[in-house]
Amino acid sequence: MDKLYLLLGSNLGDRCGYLEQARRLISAEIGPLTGLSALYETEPWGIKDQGRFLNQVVCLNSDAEPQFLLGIILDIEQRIGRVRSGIRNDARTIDIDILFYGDHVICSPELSIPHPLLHTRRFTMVPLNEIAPQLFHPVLKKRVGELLGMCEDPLMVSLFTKEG
Ligand code: PH2
Ligand code: MG
Ligand code: MG
Repeated sequence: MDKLYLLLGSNLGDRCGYLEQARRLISAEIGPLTGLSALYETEPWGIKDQGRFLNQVVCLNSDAEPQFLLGIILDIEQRIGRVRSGIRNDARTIDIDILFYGDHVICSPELSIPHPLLHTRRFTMVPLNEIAPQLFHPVLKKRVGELLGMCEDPLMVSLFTKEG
């Protein structure tokens, strides 16, 4: 079994509801969640002119092949109503990204693990650091807490309590 860390994100429609559906489908189809961060409201990274995101990091154990996991995740995104506009970083009902999968290091056109931008984005590092500050990045050879300390992303990340 390897520990799988996923980032959930939504900035369109019922953001809380989409994250909840994602947690439910991930638990049912990959495995029960063993850890989850709080929800964070985060300024959009990339395209600025869009709504704020809710982001959350969850973790669970799996022994599935990484490519197979990616297939399940893309299928879950689609069932929750993700429509891909073809525009990179466009607004989305749900995005599920693989951050880490044990010590797997994969760099293929469809899948990169660890996620190649994770350490450059506070919207990922803040929730990840909440649940796994000691997690070791197998490529950068640093712990999550240390990587967050070095992260220069200025965009706002704040604890989220309630919609409305
Ligand atoms: N995801 C992106 C692009 N920009 N910004 C925030 N704050 N949160 C995200 O999850 C996010 C983003 C691409 O997937
Ligand atoms: Mg993403
Ligand atoms: Mg994605």
